[in-house]
Amino acid sequence: DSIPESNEDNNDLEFEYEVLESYMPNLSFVAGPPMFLEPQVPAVGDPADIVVLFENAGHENTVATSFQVAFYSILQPDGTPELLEQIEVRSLYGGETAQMNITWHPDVAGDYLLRVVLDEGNEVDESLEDDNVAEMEVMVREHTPELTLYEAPGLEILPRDDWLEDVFQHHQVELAVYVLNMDPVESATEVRVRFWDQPEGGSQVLIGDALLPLVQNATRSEGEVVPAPSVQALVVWNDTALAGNHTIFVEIDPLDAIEEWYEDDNNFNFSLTVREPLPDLNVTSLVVPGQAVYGIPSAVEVSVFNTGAAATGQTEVELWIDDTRVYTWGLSLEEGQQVLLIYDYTWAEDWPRVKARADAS
Ligand SMILES: [Ca+2]
Ligand SMILES: [Ca+2]
Ligand SMILES: [Ca+2]
Ligand SMILES: [Ca+2]
Repeated sequence: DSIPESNEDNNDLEFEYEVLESYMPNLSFVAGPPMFLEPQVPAVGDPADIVVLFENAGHENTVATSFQVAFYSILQPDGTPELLEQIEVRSLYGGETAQMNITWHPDVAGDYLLRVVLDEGNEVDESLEDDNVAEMEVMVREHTPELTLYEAPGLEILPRDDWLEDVFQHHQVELAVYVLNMDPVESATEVRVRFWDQPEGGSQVLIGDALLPLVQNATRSEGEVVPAPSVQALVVWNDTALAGNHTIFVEIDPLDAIEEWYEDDNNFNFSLTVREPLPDLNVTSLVVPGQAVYGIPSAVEVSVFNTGAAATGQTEVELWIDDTRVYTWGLSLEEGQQVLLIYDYTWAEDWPRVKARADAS
């Protein structure tokens, strides 16, 4: 000590350095979020998968053997840790990653802390013992009805005129969709379904609301949610809609009178075309009742049906036998009108070909 110093106490620095007997394993969680919950916000009683990713971050020559991984749930703010499951891992070598998942069935709604402990009971000597716990805050919600559309049938078009199969101008139709409740616990009552029409290039026009008294909750079967039969929502439409392309908007619970967890799967739209009304003549049957006998008259019966959306006006139906037109009926049919035409013919052919042609001209 030849130099006088103002502070003689800070000249030495020493620390203990531990040389390990050998490389040690270190169980720890992977970087990035090491825990997941699926679904992210389960409802009470729903199965929820807790997934955790961990590793042996020690040297590749190390192995952690026969250690326990424990899963806990802790109801906030001051619940006690409840062991959900404890799983043994036989071995995990340095550099190896492992994934583990368990299914949790929370039975109380609220905020929870989920905790995973690696090497519970400390059976493995590790180079780091204080990085063995991961935690995650989650929420468990109460059940609410979960309304949505049964998409497979789409928008059903039910013409009021039973001979029509499509939407024609000046012809009323019923529009129908089918509503489901995917929640396995809560039924929904007084479910409003609103329909709008938007003609191409025009603005939205309210068609009307359907009110469904009850949309029954789903059930659970072998872990799957099985919806109850869907409920039809029906409105009458098309007194004034113009021919052309239309978009039909359907809103389930448009006033949000029913609280749901997924509010963003309630709106749907469909395209349809309102067609110009035209007649559509169909020869629906051509019958010779009884036996046709050579030289003897018998009736030839022709059914004609206007399956279109307008009257035919004056038109003709021809009866042909082989290559000869033997008779012509003049008639006019209202839309949806069907007539039976009868002609007595005396057979002068062995194998006649009988044909009826509507609106041949
Ligand atoms: Ca560790
Ligand atoms: Ca340990
Ligand atoms: Ca919904
Ligand atoms: Ca709602």
